[in-house]
Amino acid sequence: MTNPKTALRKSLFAALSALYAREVPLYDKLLETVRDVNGRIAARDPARLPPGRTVDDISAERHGAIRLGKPEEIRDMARFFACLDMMPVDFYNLAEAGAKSQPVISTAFRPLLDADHRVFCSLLMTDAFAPAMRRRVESALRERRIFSDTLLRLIEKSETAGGLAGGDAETFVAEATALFAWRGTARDQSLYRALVDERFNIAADIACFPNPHLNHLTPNSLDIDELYAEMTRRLQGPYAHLPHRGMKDSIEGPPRRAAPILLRQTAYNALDEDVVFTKTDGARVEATHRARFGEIEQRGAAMTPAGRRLYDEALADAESAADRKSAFARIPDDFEALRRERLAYFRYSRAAHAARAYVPAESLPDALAAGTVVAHPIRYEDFLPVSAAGIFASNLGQYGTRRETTETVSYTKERLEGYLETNITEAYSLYAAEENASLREVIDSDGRTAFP
Ligand code: OOG
Ligand code: NI
Repeated sequence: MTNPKTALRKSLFAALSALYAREVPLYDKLLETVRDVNGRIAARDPARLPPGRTVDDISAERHGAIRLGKPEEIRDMARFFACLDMMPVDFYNLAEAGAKSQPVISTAFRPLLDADHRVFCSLLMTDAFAPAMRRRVESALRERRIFSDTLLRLIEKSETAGGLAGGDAETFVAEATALFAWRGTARDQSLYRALVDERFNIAADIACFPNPHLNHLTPNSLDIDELYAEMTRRLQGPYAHLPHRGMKDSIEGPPRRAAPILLRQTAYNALDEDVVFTKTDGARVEATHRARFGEIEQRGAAMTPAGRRLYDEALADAESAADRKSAFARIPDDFEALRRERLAYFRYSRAAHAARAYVPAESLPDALAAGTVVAHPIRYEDFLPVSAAGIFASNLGQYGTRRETTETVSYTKERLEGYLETNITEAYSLYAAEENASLREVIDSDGRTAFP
């Protein structure tokens, strides 16, 4: 039987996807295109599908992004996601992400095993603002309650009962959908304007709104370049009559490779949405807000710390180097080389035809060469801080923010764990555990590998 938390997660993400398709122009078309392109790629090359997953599974995967304003919100958000078996993994300090930095720190909630859905969750750091602005932002957020009483009660119930079922699960999905919905209302337009004028669009998107609206809900693509080309073509053809501002002109992350690594992302540009502000004197004014958009992603192999170091060096060089491609050439573009040089994580398994017999561990390379043991790259299930900063920047139409305070606070993982009231798991430990567990399946306790 499926774990009730897994079932709840799948139904919530299906509901959120339907919600976002109702709310954001073109999103349903993006999903249609994703499904068509994934189907086409899998038919041509079934090996592109991660083991055990179908085109339907892949096309239903999502990552969402939300932004929170105060520590108690992220604490309760951690409790909320635990009801869905989604735990905080990795710490992202967007305040130190180079030219596109934002005054937020983040984590991603995701299942620790067999990740399907994820939510990138950011917390505004109000101490990045000068004292007067900080007071205004904090006071706008002070009374905000994003969780309904019903939802809080269900979270408690899940915590004591170990999950929710039946009517409780249905109510949870309905309340959680409302939690992330776009309500079209905002308050304190003068604060909104002051923040945007100071290029703190991110803070305006948080502090002036009643709830953490989803700001994207990204489907998973098996080939982002092919999807990008198809979406661009449809925007000029069958979707041309729909309102849109075109696709973003670049793809975040590593360049296209024969052996995809980490994460590549791009998006169609955010559209203006109507919003009604209630001013501090109670007057209502109509305005527009631009934050939500359709992102797409493609996931490649998870890199080891050594592999990731190479990626980060390439990224740093690519900022100045005219030729991005040469900066990334230091990362071998071949899975077998990545495996041999321990730059990426792999799941080892015995080939279907291989008998269960063991020989010394040193013969693992022979077993791989003979095809009796196969190594499949483990998919990267997390995010990249520089890409994330690029996503924030392009959809907020605002590239980077400066700190307004003079003292240098360095945000740490421990600080975010304090707010979350729980530990953040290191993604590396999850990938390494998966690789080691798979090796135990092909190497016996005497250090002998499966090799007929
Ligand atoms: C989150 C941006 C990060 C990603 O895919 O890297 C992100 C945001 O805009 O709130 O979702
Ligand atoms: Ni995203």
